[in-house]
Formats: sequence, structure tokens, C-alpha cells
Amino acid sequence: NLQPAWWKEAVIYQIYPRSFKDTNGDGVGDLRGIIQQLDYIKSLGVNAIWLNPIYQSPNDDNGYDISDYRQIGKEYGSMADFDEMLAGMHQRGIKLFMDIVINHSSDEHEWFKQSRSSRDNPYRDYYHWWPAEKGKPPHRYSFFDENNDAWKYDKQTDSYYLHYFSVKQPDLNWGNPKLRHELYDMMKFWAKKGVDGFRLDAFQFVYKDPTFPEFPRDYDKTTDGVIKYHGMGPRVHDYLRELNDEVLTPFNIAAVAEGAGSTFEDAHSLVDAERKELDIAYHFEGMNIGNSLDGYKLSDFKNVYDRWDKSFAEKGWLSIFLANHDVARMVSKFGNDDPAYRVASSKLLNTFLLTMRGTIFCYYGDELGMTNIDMPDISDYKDIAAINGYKAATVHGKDMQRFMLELNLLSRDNARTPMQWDNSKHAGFTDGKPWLSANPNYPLINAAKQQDEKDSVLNYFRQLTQLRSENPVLVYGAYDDWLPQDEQLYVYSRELDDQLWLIALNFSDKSLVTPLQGHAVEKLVLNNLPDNPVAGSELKLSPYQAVILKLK
Ligand code: TEU
Ligand code: CA
Repeated sequence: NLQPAWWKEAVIYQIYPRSFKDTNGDGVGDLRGIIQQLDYIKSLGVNAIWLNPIYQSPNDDNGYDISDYRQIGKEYGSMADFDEMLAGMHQRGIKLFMDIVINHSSDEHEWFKQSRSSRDNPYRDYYHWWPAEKGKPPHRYSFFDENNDAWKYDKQTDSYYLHYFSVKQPDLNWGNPKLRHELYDMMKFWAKKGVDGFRLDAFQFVYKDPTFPEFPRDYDKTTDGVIKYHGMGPRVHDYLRELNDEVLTPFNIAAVAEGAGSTFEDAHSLVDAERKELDIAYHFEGMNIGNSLDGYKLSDFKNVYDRWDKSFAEKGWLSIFLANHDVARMVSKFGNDDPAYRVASSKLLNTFLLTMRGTIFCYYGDELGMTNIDMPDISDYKDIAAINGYKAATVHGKDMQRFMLELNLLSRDNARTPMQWDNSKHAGFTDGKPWLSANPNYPLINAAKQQDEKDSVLNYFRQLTQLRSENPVLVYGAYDDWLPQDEQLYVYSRELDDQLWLIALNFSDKSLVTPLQGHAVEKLVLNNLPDNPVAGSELKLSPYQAVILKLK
């Protein structure tokens, strides 16, 4: 695992294009907005970007429902804008990961229009159909259906089609080699443009047994159950090897496996180098922590990272992230967004991200400490998962007051509010009406303000990325958790050759002391607070203090 690779050293900045920067006043972020901000992105010290989907789409699921894989969505701009954006990234030494959504397409894709038109259409078996004369198909779970039913009856051909996500996201039939090769050709189209990496969306779900056997009753009562029964079917690896041979290896593309099955073995089977499938496993276990109004136990949080790091110490490669467009803002979920601690705890979480082993994913706005938005009313929500989740909860007679509190804390809309550029109207995101309101705290939290403040989260973030780029120990070094059981402190070392670094993070609002286990401090490398933590053979940590030290 010491074999160097650019994608192992990458610090990836994730941009949710709808919400990043609008340049034509339609309230939707666009590619020209990204072009305009490339110098800002470069100034962060990141060296790659992951862009959520920017293809043509009716936007039932904000671009994850693609109606033409080779066109840029009109609201995002043109292909000329894309080419200019990619060239601008490459000029600045920034690589681009594109989101490849090939478990499903939009129902407005030409293939699906053909497919649903008649039972003998040549595109019929690009998707999964179940003829109604066979009765109702065996139950399958849908993430985004108000009844969680993944089969939708389609009158035109008196058949049901399968959709693991929304009704407007029919699942593609990977059993059909013609479909697979169409998708490889599409990926080659982007590879030829010089794209450096792909994130394969929901790929673990692509295999479906065409006989659709019954799954055990209640298999879908937990997300883990759904992933176990829908994920990592028998031919997923054949498909990946084919995809790798056709596209990834010939075009030298790095690939992220979004979703990594149910076990360490599943994850290894996707990314171990000798298998020649994908490169970076993006597992969701860290996202299972903190999904409750009651907070989380730090030992549970650490346990996830300890176990995964251990399992990947010798081979395979992981992602490290605390947020993305599908979850809440990291400081509101894992830190403390109370005004007293927001800045310190944002810096602390960024310290964690940039000192762990793996490829680092930073979500736009987290370099500023952007927080969740308060949306008490269901009519404020734009996300299909929130809206259908609300309907489903109503149907199931859930405690709706509690449901709304949970939604307020956890909904995906929290992470999709406009980037907070400055203190002008709508946070400087748009001159028009933003598709989703800016968080009202933008006068307090914005890039322009933080640019000028020496001790801002933004400038601290820049120090972290620089430190990581200059010190391979932070990328490749062995990781050791010194206090796995502690509920307030997260203290771990990174070690490479003769270098031993210590990262000490106080996840609590108390002042705490922790021993250095017989080591002496050679250098205090970075500190998120003015208070000097080094006290002889111990560290004294103030609330939410984060420090990086070199030890002897
Ligand atoms: O999410 C995929 C996804 O949600 C599952 O892979 C995941 O395993 C499950 O939710 C477990 O929590 C991706 C995108 O990130 C998301 O925004 C899209 O809505 C979704 O695919 C459909 O394309
Ligand atoms: Ca726009």
C-alpha cells in the first residue's frame, strides 16, 4: 500500500453544481460559475474535483436521473463551457472526477421511451420488465418511492418496470451486453475529453437476477438489509472487469466505488489492485453514525475508522469523508454548530479529514464551516427523498413531530444550500432567486469574510491541505488509535519511516488532559486554538482543540 498513486494523494473537493455559483441569474449554479471560481478552488490547496452530475436531466433527483449522457444539462451550460472548465482545471493542476450514473437512467432517456413503447421494441431489454399476466412481481424495495415499491405498473405494455430509486429512475439491465457496451462507449466519450476519474454511482446494485426470486420477508426493513440483498450480485465483478478493460485501464482513469457492499471482503473485492476493477472504496459506515437527535458516541465513530483502516492497512484503498450531498453538514452532525464552538469544531473535523489515511473528500462549504439550515416546514424541502419520506411516514402513522425534527437535522437539503461566497444577497450565489434558499447565517459564514481573517476556518483549511501535500506520512503512514474507548478524545498517530506524528482532537466542550505515552514533542505543527497544549509529558486540550504534533 505504499505504492504511490496520484489518486491516493488526492484531496478531492466535491462540488454540487446546482448550488455552487450561478452566473446567469436563473438561480441554478452553472459551469461558468465553476470556471469563475477555479482560482478560489486552487487556493484551497485541493488537487481534484468531484462534480455531481451535470448531464441532461429532468431533475427528478437533481441530475441522478439522466436523459442524455452525452449532453450537458441546459441549466449548467454548454459542452464548450465544459471543455473550458476542464482545461482550466488542468491548467491549475486539478484533476476531474465525473459522476457516472449507470445503475439507472431517466425515464425520459430515449432508451426508456423506446423500451416502454412495445414488448418487441429493440430497446425492450435495456431495462427490467415484468409482464402483468405473470401476476405481481416479487417485492423489491425502492429508496425513493412513497410506498417503497420498486415496481411501477406501465399501462402501455401491461408490464411493471423496476426502479430501485424514484419512478423516474428505471434500472438499466446490465445483463444485456448491448446496453453495457453503449455505456462503455459513453464513458469513453468523456475519457477522451481528458476526464481523470469516475465515481460509479450505486454500482453495487447493477446485478439483478432476471428471474426475480422472492427475498426473505422484511429483508428491506433496514438499509443494511437492502444493500445485502440488492448489492454485489454474482456478476458485478464480471461487469467491472469488462468496464476496466474497456475504459478504465486504456484511458488511465481512476475510479471510486460508491457503496462498497456489506463486508470488508466485498469492499476489497472492488478495489484491491491486483483485481483490476476499481481503485477507491467509498463505504458508508461512517454515515451511519450520528443519525439521531440524541447525538452519537465518539467510541462508535472511532470504531468505524479503526476497523476499516485496519482491514485496509496492507492492501486496498479507502475514501475518508464526513459529508456529501446525501447527508447533513458535518459540523452540525459530528461537531458543534453552537456559536461558541462552531469555528473550533469545524477546524477540528477538517483536521481529522486531512490527517487520515485514504483519499480525502471535502464537501464544498465545509472549508468555511457551513452549517445545517433550519427548515421546520415540509413545504421548504426540495429533495425527493425528504418529500417521499414525509409521505411514507404519514402513511405509516409515524410521530410526525419527531419526524420533522429528524428531517431538520438529517435531510439532504441541509447540504445543498448555496455556497456562501460573501455577505451580499443570497450569499453572493445568484442575482436571481436561488433554487434553494441560502442559509440565513451567510453574513457570518462566508468566503470573502474568511479570506481576510487570519484565523478563519478557510485559512486553517489551507494550512491543512498544504501540510498533507508536503508530508507523505499523512497520506501513507500507518495509523494507530491511542484511545479507542475514550468518549471525548480522539488521539491517533501516523507513522512512516522514522517519522511519528500525533493528532489529538478534543471532541468535547471540556478541557482535558492526555498523556504522550513516553514520547516527547519535537514540534507543534498545527493548532486550531491559540492555547499551547504541550505540558511536559502530557497534552492539555481546550474544548474542541485540535493539534498536530511531531513526536520523538
Ligand atoms: O446515492 C446512492 C445511494 O443512496 C445508495 O448507494 C446508498 O447505498 C444508500 O443510500 C445507503 O444509504 C447515489 C447518489 O449519491 C444520490 O444522490 C442519488 O440520489 C442516488 O445515487 C440515485 O442515483
Ligand atoms: Ca445559472
